[in-house]
Amino acid sequence: MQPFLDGLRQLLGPADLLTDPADMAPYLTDWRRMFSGPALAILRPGSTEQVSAAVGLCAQHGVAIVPQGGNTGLAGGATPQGRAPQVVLSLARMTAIGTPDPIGMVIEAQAGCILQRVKEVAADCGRQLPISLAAEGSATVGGVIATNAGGVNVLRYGMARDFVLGLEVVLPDGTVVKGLKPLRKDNAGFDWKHLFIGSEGAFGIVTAAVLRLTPATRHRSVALLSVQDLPAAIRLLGLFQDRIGETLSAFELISADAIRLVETQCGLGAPVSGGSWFLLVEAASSLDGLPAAVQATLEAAYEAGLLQDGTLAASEQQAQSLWALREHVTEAESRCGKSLKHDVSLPLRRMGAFLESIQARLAGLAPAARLNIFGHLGDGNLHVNVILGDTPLSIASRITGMVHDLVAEAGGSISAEHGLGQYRLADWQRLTLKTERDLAIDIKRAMDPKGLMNPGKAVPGTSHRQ
Ligand code: FAD
Ligand code: 2HG
Ligand code: ZN
Repeated sequence: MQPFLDGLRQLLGPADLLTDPADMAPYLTDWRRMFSGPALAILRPGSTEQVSAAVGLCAQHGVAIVPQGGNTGLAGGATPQGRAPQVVLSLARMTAIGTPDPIGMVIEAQAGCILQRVKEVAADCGRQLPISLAAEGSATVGGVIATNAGGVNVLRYGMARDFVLGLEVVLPDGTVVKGLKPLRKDNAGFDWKHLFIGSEGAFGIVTAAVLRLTPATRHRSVALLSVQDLPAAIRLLGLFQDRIGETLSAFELISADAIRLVETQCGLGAPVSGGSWFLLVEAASSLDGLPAAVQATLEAAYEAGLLQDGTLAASEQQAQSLWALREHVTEAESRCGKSLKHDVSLPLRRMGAFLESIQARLAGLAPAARLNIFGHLGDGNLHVNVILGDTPLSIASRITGMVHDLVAEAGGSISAEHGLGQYRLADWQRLTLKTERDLAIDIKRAMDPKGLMNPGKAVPGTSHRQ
């Protein structure tokens, strides 16, 4: 491998080819410290041309590539897997942001840009990029696109896919495909960019994107509510949709246990009591009537007997402290030791029975474990996480298998927004129709015939095709 590494050093310079184990360590373990894997080196290219040349060298030497952005992914997608010779290619140095076009409502950004920074630049010109996640201070444009990230605003604005107008990618042989058109309408041929969105680095490397912006909303109303049970939460969602649906930008569910966890682990306090479920609801609009409309909707909810308690933020500062409760759930969970993440979506009408089955089966399988349930109820997407406590790690895959089996029975998805990565790939294979699996493998073979792009993640190896 020495000629390979020498070629890379010549290309990138010694400062951006890391081979010292201490320098490489942060790139070789995921955010949750659940996965780690070896690599020959960490590559930190500073331009699309350098990405192209580095990928070309890897192809020439048969070295696999693990693309990495902010390394906040929750499925082990950005961490090396297996023992094939591989490198991690970090986009962290590619952080250029173009001048936004407030009338065309677009912004161009390189893959390594931190999402929050792009949002700030958009906000400075009176527009917004409403892809919102607790990891937005570290997650990158490339990672968000490669995972087709969701977040808390999906019910109004859609997933990351819905914001990508143009894409520049580097194919596994090093070819650069420049598709950075800022067009909302473009039916001139096959829309290949969608192959890369959500592909978790398995088809190529995203180097830049043109993103769609939306008008900024001048008012937002944020409420924290508590309800007795899940049917009440779902009826409340219906009521909000009926009365102020077009302004609804978040409808987040948090179990009372998850709120307690945030209080005890992160020192935050919820100003609302009662109920077994909490809802963080946000409505936003530029029209002056929003606060009155939200107030009237809440009154209707009380009259309908749907609410136990609730508070409507009276200032932006209060709104932020209510949001902090929701945004700290992942952090609070991570402070409780090992947990299993289940990022599921299913039809809302199946949600209640699904959660009851999980509670019952988990009590039998792992009595020392406890559920941490929260998520994007408005999208039918819950994070049904299991904090293991004293449960032996050896039964982790049985617990996850049990949850995923129930998801499959309910006609749901085992990954609503985080992706398969290496964490869910085996269960996806187990639970997905052969025709669908084979199609994924055939596309992978066409895109990446040597199997060098992020092996062991997102798509089964081509040898799995019978
Ligand atoms: P990484 O973790 O570096 O990579 C993720 C995947 O994308 C890997 O497979 C990697 O190989 C690939 N990849 C990265 N960059 C590129 C590129 N340029 N080209 C090709 N492939 C690439 N996700 C949600 O959907 N909704 C949430 O609400 C949400 N909240 C989160 C909250 C917390 C606290 C954390 C830690 C994570 C959260 N996530 C959420 C997970 C989410 O997937 C990531 O935060 C984000 O989308 C990943 O961006 P990243 O730059 O960190 O990517
Ligand atoms: C969220 O909704 C993220 O906050 C993270 O998707 C979920 O920690 C998780 O499981
Ligand atoms: Zn989520």
